[in-house]
Formats: sequence, structure tokens, C-alpha cells
Amino acid sequence: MALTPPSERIWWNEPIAKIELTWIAIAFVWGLIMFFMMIYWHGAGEQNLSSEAYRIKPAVFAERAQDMIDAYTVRQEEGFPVVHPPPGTDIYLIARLWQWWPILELEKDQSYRLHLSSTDWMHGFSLQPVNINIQVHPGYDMVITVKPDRAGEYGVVCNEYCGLGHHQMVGKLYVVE
Ligand SMILES: [Cu+2]
Repeated sequence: MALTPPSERIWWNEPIAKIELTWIAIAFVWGLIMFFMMIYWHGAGEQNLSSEAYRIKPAVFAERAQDMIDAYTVRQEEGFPVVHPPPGTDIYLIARLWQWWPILELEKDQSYRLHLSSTDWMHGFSLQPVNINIQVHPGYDMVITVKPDRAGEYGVVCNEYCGLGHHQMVGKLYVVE
């Protein structure tokens, strides 16, 4: 019965069986391998982006995005400005209930510093069909250096549930030759 005390009162001082020690060692070494795999795969796997994060007030982010929109809007599409910023510059994409603002038009094989932030709740930036995913938080400026290598039309989907209009939070991104 569990209420009976063990025969050895100081049971934790018993030597560990060899087989148990072996399994502890295997599990420990495997844990180490998996840990270093994370770092290795970040560089070699070409799946995870190196993003940077900075604190920013939502109003300041919105202002920077608006400055870019005012300067480089080339046309309108269903009420959305399509912005074609010069290569090599800082570009901004606002996530908010429930849209991605504005539509960015980038040039193939040119690099940009893409800033992502939210002006209200948390959203998820998911670029389709290439499957790039980045969490977008209010108060944080998530920055990634992007260099699109294929021209075309991409979809930007929100993949963090953000309320009633979440399923309609679909944006666009163009890459032109
Ligand atoms: Cu959402």
C-alpha cells in the first residue's frame, strides 16, 4: 500500500542502476544535439528568417508608414494604396483590424528592410504561397531584410486569430520584374 513507508527510509540515497544512468545519458546527449540543431538549422535550413525587434509606439509606426505611402503611392486598388518604394529603403506594412495596409509593390532581386507592426491587437503575418510567418505585435517593430527572388502576386494572410473579421484579413504584395 502506498501509505506504507519504503523499507529504506533514506530511499533517495540508493545508487542509480546502471541501465537508468545509461538512459539519462542518452536523453541528455540527445537534448544537446537537438539544441544545437536549432542553431544549425536556422542558418542551414533556410526556413527561419532572422528578424529584429524594436519597441515602437503604434502612432509613430503609423506615421512612418504614412510618410512612405504619401511619397511612393503609384495607384489605388479597391481603396488600398499600392506603394512602390525605391529599392534598398525601409518599407512598412501595418496590421490592423482587419486589413494589411498598404499594398506593397517590390522589385525582384532588390533588398528592402520590411517593418511590420500592429496598431491594435496581435496579428500574424503569413506570406503565401511561400509560407513565411512572423508574429506582429502592437508596440513592436519587427524588421526583416527581404530580397524577393520571384515576381508575382503574393497573399498576406493573418494567421493569429484577431476577432470577428480575422478571416477577411487578407492583403496583397506584388513583386515586379
Ligand atoms: Cu487575424
